[in-house]
Amino acid sequence: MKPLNIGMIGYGFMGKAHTNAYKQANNFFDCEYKPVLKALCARNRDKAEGFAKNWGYESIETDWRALLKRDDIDAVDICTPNNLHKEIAIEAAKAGKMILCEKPLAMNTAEGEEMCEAVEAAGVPNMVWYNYRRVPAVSLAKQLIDEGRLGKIFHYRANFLQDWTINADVPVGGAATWRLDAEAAGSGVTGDLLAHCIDTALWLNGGIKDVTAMTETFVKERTHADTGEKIPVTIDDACSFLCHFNNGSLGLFESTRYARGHKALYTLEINGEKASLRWDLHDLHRLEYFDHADDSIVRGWRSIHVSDGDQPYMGNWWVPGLQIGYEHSFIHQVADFLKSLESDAPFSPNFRDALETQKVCDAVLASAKQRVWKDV
Ligand code: 4PW
Repeated sequence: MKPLNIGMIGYGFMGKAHTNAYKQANNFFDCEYKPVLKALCARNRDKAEGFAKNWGYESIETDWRALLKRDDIDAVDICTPNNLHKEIAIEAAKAGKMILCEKPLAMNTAEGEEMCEAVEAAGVPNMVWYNYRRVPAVSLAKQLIDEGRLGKIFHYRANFLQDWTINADVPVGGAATWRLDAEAAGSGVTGDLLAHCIDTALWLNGGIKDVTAMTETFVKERTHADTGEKIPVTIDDACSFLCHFNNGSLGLFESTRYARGHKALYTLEINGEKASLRWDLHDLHRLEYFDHADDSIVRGWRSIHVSDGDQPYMGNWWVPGLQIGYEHSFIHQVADFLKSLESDAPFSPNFRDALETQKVCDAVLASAKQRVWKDV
């Protein structure tokens, strides 16, 4: 096996999800390359050391520029708040490193374009962690659509609902709540949650032509986690939008952190001329499927338990009937990335793919602000 030396920047929730995937991918998937946890980089030395020890990184750095100078690092994983993605990615590309970047790609389209130019000029393999594409049931949805089983698509509907910011005491900023800080995150639910829905939608149903959106910020002022000051909240707490896809279908998307009772409910439903399908992250190994061609006396929604070896990714796991979960979507993403290095085939979603999602996010935010339809 060829080692692929990883330098991870950041150690939050996503740092764990990605590191876990690096550790497990080769145990279940046959890949020529094998990730090696070479260095963990974070500003806080104690935290970096603690994370590195717990997860098995060989060394630490407290300055990402020092990490990029190291000859023993092949690939850089950017798990920082969004406002650092651009600078790190551009410098990493110049240093000839492969880049695995957390979503969303950037703070906005202009930044994303610079990042695409940088990785393309440097010719370095790159990917963005839109992991839900690699949930087996979602991959199966893609297969069914591509096989033409749904026929012409009429409707695409997606929601991503959470409730963790309803309490007005949740602070802004700091390591845990930077997602509420527009300076660090760029946007609220649009870049954090809808970006996932948009990435999956572009993959399953093709490009989006135009959008009309509304956003709301329910809690207008919060305390800053570091300074203790009360500051205005400028991110979108909730966002809904309508769109036209290039294939003529209509899209309806909603995301919020104010849906009491929902922790991370990502659902999607697609209605075609011949069939429909729907998927729910809380029941992620199932794909609901309705086929109008079924004999009318037994016609109805069937619930496919995606655990059989014939289904995407499942042949690598347990025996039929035994399901897998959230962490596996990251493991699949790592395995596919490693395989793409063997074949020299571009990995998807890469920076260019993620830029398309970024463009939709920007159009959504502009539409909500200006109260008009926006072309993407
Ligand atoms: O990327 C997203 C996160 O920011 C995740 O997929 C889910 O929503 C879980 O946490 C947030």
